[in-house]
Amino acid sequence: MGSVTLRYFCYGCLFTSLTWSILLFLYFSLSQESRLSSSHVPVQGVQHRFQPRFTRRPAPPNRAHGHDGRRNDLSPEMGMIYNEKDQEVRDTGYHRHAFNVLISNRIGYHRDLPDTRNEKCKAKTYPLALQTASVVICFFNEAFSALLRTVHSVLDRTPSYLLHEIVLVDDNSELDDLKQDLDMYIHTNLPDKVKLVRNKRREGLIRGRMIGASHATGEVLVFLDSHCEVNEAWLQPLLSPIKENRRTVVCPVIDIISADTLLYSPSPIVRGGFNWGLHFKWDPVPVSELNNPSGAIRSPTMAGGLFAMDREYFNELGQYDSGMDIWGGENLEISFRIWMCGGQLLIMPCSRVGHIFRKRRPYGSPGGQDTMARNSLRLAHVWMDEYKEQYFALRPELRNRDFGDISDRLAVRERLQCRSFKWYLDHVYPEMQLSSPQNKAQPPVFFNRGVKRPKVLQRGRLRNLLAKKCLVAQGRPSQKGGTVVVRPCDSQDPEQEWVYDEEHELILAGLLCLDMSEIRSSDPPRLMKCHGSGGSQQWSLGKNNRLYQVSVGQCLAVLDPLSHKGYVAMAICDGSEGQQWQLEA
Ligand code: LR7
Ligand code: MN
Repeated sequence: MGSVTLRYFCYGCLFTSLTWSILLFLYFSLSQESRLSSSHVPVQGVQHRFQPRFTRRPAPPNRAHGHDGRRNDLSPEMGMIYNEKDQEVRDTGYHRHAFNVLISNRIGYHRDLPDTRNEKCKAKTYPLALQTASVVICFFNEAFSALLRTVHSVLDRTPSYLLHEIVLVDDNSELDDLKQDLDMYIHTNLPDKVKLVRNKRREGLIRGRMIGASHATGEVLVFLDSHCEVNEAWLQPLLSPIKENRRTVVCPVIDIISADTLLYSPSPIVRGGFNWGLHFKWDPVPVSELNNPSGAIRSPTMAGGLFAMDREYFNELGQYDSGMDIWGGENLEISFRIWMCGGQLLIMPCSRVGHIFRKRRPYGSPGGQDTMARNSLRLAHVWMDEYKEQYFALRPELRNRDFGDISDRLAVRERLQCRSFKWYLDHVYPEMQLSSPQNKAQPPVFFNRGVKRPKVLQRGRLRNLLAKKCLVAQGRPSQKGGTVVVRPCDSQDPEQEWVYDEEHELILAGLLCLDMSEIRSSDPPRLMKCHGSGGSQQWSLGKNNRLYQVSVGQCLAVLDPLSHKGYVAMAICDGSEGQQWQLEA
């Protein structure tokens, strides 16, 4: 491709373009310099009003710096509270945004990131003639520094000729600094290709993205959440598979930016799935997907926030369901639609984008409704055929709940002559088990339990390698619905003994099974009666000492190893020590 473009070059133009390139290069390196220095040296005056609002402390001697003075590593001092103001920034930040805004402000709008790509990616070349991209970022009450870091990371790490524009959609935010301050910052500090659209009322992220897309004019739409940082050469691997086949929708690997420390760390390569509660989850990549030479991984679903799609194809495929409100469900809806209606969904491991993963959503919907349930109902009725019964088996209270008019979505399915949900399960997601709800109705395995118990594979205490404590019941191990915590290990205590059996269950003290709700997947795991049908009680123990929960696709982690409370929770698997457990006899 590159050579094709070059063939059209005339030599006369080459001289002129060389001169221009040198001039442009000088211009950009100078403006880059001044921008970098202004973000680090507090200067008084108008310009400074928009720089992160903090007074710099003297850098500790061991702080790591990038070659140009940008921090590429965060020291523990980043989170230090020096005065009441710091305390307030952190506290209101956690309250409003559910992450550490103090650190986010101190990092500022630019930083170096660890290059998390595999070595092979670094050597890869992409065609020069790729499509132009419109990056669409929708936000509601986002932290100013996180939003600006998202925008600048795109400007800093995207070849300018590929970046057609950035379309910001303000979903009627309430926070003061997202009003004139933001207008002013964009006007004075950002290139014209950064545009801002303001919604007159709160639309939610689904209609918000549709609005953003309707203002976009680039060839490919790239959606991002408003608290992301794109990494080295992130865009080219997303564009090139679309160039080959325009019915391809492509996701990057979503690296993890910690909500508490803002540290950027690599994500393992996983792909998207879902459970019958219609929650998205991460699944291990099947071996069959690993030997693709282009590195692309076919993914049954996407997480939702970060993906690239041909703009015309987005329209052809029916955009989104505009009857869906605020948050939730649109990611599974578009994933099913892509696969069932003749497209494909890929994850490209060479494209890396960090996202701040937070433990709770800091906003609700204006009317306080559970929009995820309503949105999921809409998608179940449009796309899931008889398999929507699997959802209702878990959520019987939703069976007769109103979900609005879906006729235009059924018309999309008809117009595109889409395949059945059964086809999707058979061909795209054969790993999906029908067992849990089905077996709840007629639990054959469970009745057999008294007669023939599953074979015990391992037995002992479950010790966390970071906390150096063992997993036990918070109350009595016989208490149904009780949670688990880590406490000092005691090899004499039978209430600390876990059994891991061939059904992949974890049974505490011979009584109850460790269970993860498919309905409220943000809840911590609990001790429940063993049901013997996998899903919510299916754990995989082994590889890298992790305790992977199959139905939510996450790993068991200690929350704060130093706290005596010993809380644990499910988290995205990252291989860290806090997620490592050993079953010790
Ligand atoms: O009313 C709203 N209006 C908005 O503009 C509510 C939200 N938003 C914005 C918000 O500011 C943010 O930029 O929409 C974006 C997504 O909202 P988040 O960050 O609260 O969502 P999330 O990261 O918790 O949730 C994931 O699932 C959502 C389902 O609707 C969306 O698809 C999110 O984009 C998606 N995020 C990701 O895929 C990032 C990786 C997370 C994982 C796994
Ligand atoms: Mn998000």
